[in-house]
Amino acid sequence: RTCTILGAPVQTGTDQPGCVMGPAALRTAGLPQALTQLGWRVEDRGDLAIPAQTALPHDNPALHHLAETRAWTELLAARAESVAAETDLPIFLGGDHSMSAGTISGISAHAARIGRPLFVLWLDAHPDFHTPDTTESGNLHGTPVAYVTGQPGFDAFPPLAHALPADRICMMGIRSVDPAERARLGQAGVEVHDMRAIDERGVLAPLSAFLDRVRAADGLLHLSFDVDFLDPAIAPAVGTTVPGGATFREAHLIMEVLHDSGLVTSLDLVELNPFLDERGRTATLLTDLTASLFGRRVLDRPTRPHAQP
Ligand code: DIR
Ligand code: MN
Ligand code: MN
Repeated sequence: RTCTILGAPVQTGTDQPGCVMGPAALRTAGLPQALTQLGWRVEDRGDLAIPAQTALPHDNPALHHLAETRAWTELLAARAESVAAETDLPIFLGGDHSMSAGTISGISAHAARIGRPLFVLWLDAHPDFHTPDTTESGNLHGTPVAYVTGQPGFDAFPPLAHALPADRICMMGIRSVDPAERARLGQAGVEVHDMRAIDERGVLAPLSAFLDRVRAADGLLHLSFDVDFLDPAIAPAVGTTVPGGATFREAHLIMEVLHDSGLVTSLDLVELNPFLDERGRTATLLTDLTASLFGRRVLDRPTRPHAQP
């Protein structure tokens, strides 16, 4: 099995610099080597880059770097669509979360071409369901889910050929939702498991139910992993920490169960800001979590209740 790594040093979707260093920090933490040791053939294609842009005007005065984010979306959509056809599991190393507008729309196009439905597991403190009109921060990393599901308000973005139905997205870890996102998120029909739901039910029940849906539909599954899904006590290197996030074991369990399911077909690792890290601990944790997703385990398990039949 081959996984292909594409670096996307995007930081124009946020107002805090540092995500540009994300791909380098994940390579420094040994992510490619960890996957090689697990028996994967790893192909690292290095980092993508966009040319200099001229500013695009917009009615929302808070908005910044619209032209750069539009260009990243276009580039990543094209690359994600083509790499998905060439490898078993592409990994997009971010970069801030605005990059998922490109990766998911590109994977959507690939899924449409091969005639399989795409599902997305969104692990994040935030639903990222703003539009360029509603964002108060002006940070476009708060908008990719609205873009990929085809919400109105993205005229300045590349036209979306294949919108992802909102009910094929499962969000976990949500604990910071802005007023403009809240109403529209409910209307759109996204499956949202906020931290209260996880406190009450744990991560396993909602995850297993979602994976059953993906398997029954013979779907592709894209995992979009925002560092701020994790509790800031274990993952400080992110610009928008929110207290009360997923624990070390909740996060590893999700990755282990995802591995056993065999369903994940693409991955974003986003929002790592190595400038805010403590001796690389967040980059190392992300690498270890990815290793769990790719099959690292403490013991061979006699039974694999979540495995494909
Ligand atoms: C906030 C933060 N909702 C915004 N979003 C983040 O700026 O729109 N998403 N950090 O992951
Ligand atoms: Mn996010
Ligand atoms: Mn977030």
